[in-house]
Amino acid sequence: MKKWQGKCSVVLRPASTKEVSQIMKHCYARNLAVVPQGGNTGLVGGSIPVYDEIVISLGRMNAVESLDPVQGIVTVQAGCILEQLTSYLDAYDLTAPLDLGAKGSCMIGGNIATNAGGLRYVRYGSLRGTVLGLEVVLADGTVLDSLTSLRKDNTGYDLKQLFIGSEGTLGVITRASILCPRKPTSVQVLFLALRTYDEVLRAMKLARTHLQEIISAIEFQDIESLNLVLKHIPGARDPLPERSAFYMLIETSGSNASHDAEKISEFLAALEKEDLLVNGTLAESEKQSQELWKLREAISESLSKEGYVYKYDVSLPVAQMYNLVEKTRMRLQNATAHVVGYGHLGDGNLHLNIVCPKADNDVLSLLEPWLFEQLKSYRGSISAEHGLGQAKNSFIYYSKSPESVRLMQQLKHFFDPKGILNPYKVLPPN
Ligand code: S2G
Ligand code: ZN
Repeated sequence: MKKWQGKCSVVLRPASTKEVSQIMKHCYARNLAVVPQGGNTGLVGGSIPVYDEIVISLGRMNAVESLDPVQGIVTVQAGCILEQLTSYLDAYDLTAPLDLGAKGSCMIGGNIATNAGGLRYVRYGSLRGTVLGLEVVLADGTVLDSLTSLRKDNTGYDLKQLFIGSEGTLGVITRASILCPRKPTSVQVLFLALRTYDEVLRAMKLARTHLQEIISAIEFQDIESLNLVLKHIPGARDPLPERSAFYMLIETSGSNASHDAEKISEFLAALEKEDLLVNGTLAESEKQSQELWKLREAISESLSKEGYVYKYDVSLPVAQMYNLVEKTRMRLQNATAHVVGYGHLGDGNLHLNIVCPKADNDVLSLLEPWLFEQLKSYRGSISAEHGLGQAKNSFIYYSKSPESVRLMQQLKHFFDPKGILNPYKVLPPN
């Protein structure tokens, strides 16, 4: 993101939970602050020291430890790269319950610590449901073994939920047990062009009617974001003969190709009947599927190549999502800025990104806190999936009540009384 830089002088690379525990015991005794770090692919500075905190890199703890092939439950160390976990599971006709553009470098421990959402959330839901157990090293080095592999366990408080999405501020996640879905045998990718955002919403409604249980992704992007991908990503090409204001990528993942093809043709007929089949393409090969996905997944990278990015990963009512993009574009009409809107339509998660030639304080002061106030008016979230880190923690009150934040601070003090776990992140400065 070219936004944050720490001044740490020590990076520790433990090879085991025992070593993480010894490190935390040592740091706790000496009040030394630490930053747990996985793939360092976060977007809110959550894994980057603010001052000279010691980095604990989990990268060496990257083993897939065991798999129950009957239930599809894998036990994995925190430093395992998501793409490596996915390819391990592939051999057992299983897949990971999440997929992210950063899959080649993000690590499962960091995905869990940030409760990452990603591209398949609409199908597999949150990690809060698919993570069955965690092993966590607490601030004083205590190893919390909550590494059960049970679908159901109603014996007391579900402690693992506190660490999912805690961004390394309550403990260091060292291992996880995860429920992995069967690998779909029939995957179809549709790339549709639509003329208005209202048409996008109508197309999503028809997709939900005709494709229902086989939907595995409902993504959208505007022409502005597609143009940046075509400009910056070598080999990226527009699969359709002419441009359109909006695009949707709809993916289905099923177990029977002929059944899925039938559902898709009914969906396309329904689109045509409502004059929504402006243009589109259905991938006819794995290669073409990947090319279509690239048009969506590479937006982030192309934004960074275009310039300095102000990123807003927000949740708000789906019907209002693009209205917020247009209001932002209007507000910045005299600034030198590209305003793009894309995201996980199926989850009501908009990625509103503003890119300028370089950091621009005039643009920032037009955006913040105005944008957060807009979200508060929708009772939306100022951070849908990327977390708060050090980028958004000061704005938490736009999405959480003072009572909620106070309880979080009490919880933080209980788990980390010396404030050594990823300080200055998630919670607002006192
Ligand atoms: C996405 C990736 C990060 C970004 O593309 O879904 O979560 O740049 C994002 O917004
Ligand atoms: Zn996203």
